[in-house]
Amino acid sequence: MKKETNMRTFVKAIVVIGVMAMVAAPASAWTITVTSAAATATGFTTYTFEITPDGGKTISSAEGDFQATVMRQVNPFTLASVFEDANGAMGGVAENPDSDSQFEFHTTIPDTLLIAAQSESATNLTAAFTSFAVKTSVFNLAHIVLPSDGLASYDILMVEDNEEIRQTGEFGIPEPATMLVLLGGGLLAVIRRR
Ligand SMILES: [Ca+2]
Repeated sequence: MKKETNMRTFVKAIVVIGVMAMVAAPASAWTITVTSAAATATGFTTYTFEITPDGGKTISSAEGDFQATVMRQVNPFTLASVFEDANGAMGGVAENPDSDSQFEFHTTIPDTLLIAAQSESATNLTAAFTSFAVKTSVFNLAHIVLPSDGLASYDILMVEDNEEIRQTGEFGIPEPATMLVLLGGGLLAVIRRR
């Protein structure tokens, strides 16, 4: 059993490195940093998408589309939770906002967002919005909650200095069996040595 646990930790470490490499952006554009932490909900991991504007530039509009096989949503008293508006009600159903997939913006506080599109389900979180105070420094766009072995994709578009810049990629932890296929012989060699 111990060997299995070590293997899983090892695979996770590799995947985290892989995710960080995948989100590396062109030098002249905003960048994404994805961090992960155990969610309050047992068995789930929260992935937070942090956006850093390119030096001296401003971000004035955002679109994000996140797709997963399984994505956790909390809708207290059937309230929508694409944005942060329902967070105050989550305690009433013994939930924590960190266990709901959502954009880290409130639709009216401090700015009234102009929302072009929004949707959420057990497999996606999507929104396109603007009319927030322009961002000139690092901010959190969204956090996505997946089963701890879940894998998902993102498609994010920011309007930075009036230029639309899109970045896409994958995040999460594939099942070890999937990782063996992805990593191929290198990992197999490591397993044999153990
Ligand atoms: Ca939600």
